Amino acid sequence: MTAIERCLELARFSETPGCITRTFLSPPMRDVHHNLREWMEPLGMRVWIDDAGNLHGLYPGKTGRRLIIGSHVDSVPNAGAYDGVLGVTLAISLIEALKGELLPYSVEIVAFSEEEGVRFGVPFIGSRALTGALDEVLLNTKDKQGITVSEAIRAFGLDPTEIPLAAIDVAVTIGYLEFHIEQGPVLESLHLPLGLVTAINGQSRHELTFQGQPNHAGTTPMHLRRDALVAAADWIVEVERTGQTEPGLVATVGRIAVTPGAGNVIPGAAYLSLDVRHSDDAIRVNCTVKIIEAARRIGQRRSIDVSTTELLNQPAVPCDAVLTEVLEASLQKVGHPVHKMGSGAGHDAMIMAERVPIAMLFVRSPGGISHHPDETVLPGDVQAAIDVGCQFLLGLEQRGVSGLH
Ligand code: HGY
Ligand code: MN
Ligand code: MN
Repeated sequence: MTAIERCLELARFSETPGCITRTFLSPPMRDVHHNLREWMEPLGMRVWIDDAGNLHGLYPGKTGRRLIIGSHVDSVPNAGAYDGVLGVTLAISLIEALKGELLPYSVEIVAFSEEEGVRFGVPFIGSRALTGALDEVLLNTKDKQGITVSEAIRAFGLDPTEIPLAAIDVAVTIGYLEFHIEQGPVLESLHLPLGLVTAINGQSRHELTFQGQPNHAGTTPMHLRRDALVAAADWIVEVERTGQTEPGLVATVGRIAVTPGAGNVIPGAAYLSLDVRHSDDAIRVNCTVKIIEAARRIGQRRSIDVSTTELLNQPAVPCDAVLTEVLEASLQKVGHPVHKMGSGAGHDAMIMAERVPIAMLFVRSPGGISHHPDETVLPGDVQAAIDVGCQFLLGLEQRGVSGLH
């Protein structure tokens, strides 16, 4: 099977019939694990699942040093088939391409259980387990049904008290490589199959609540209302306006919920998400502060109580210079132009970077679309990424990088 065929096979496993939705440790994740194990074990890989639900496959090498290659296998609601998943199936293709040859180091493929942050609002649960950052606060975070991360882990048959065993051994880890679709229009606009990632933008995620007064839509005069949804609408436009003030800044309200949600009741409460990103942390944080202040100002003007919860303040992360140089040389060896670019999307690599050197290679996104069923890749581009990946595996040794630590 090709890497693309494997993505399409895994796309069949969803918690929502008719579209691809796979959140943290939902039942279809068992099917994903079953298939990944079926594809990895015949290649001589030892496969296990850690207590954060990450699936690992270890391809042995001549020494105990290891290169980790991974990405996530959870998805956003109504997702495409390639976001995250391609990084795992492409890694399996790389091991297949070795045809049993042993490298001077082991290769560990990791399929992270959760990167998107859909179920619990907080992303990177899987990769945080590997970096030792899956703390009690996160384990006690509740989903919309009031189930905590710990309870979700137990319900899947795993043991949250064993999560510390999932932490990587930094002393033997050469680094972390992630292949990922670009999820944007740049490579397509440049007619390039691959992009060399130099850094990953930082991101802020918040939840906001606008609390007004529910009341009868027919009897309450307009000047006597405390309409939470109108205040939220005021603010959403302000989010967009602030997002347009800085080149490279993006600010998004992706989710809104209103209660009580009846057409003849003035909305009493509105619950909104906020996602702000930029390559410069100071710009990102300042704009986030401005946007939150705007919510408070609008609340005061409209007698609406506004409360906010910070879910994520993730700094921007540069890719490791040495690993990125090896990846650049691999691109050149295979004969592809080197286009260096930042990543607007977040990735597990930004969490792994807290403990080990990271490198990322982007694969072109035709139509520049992602987080949508129309997300796709071109077979030639995926093959190009595999060819570059094979060169990278050999290049590590030639550059003496695999002797790190
Ligand atoms: O939201 C992101 O940047 C990624 O898709 N998790
Ligand atoms: Mn995504
Ligand atoms: Mn992703």
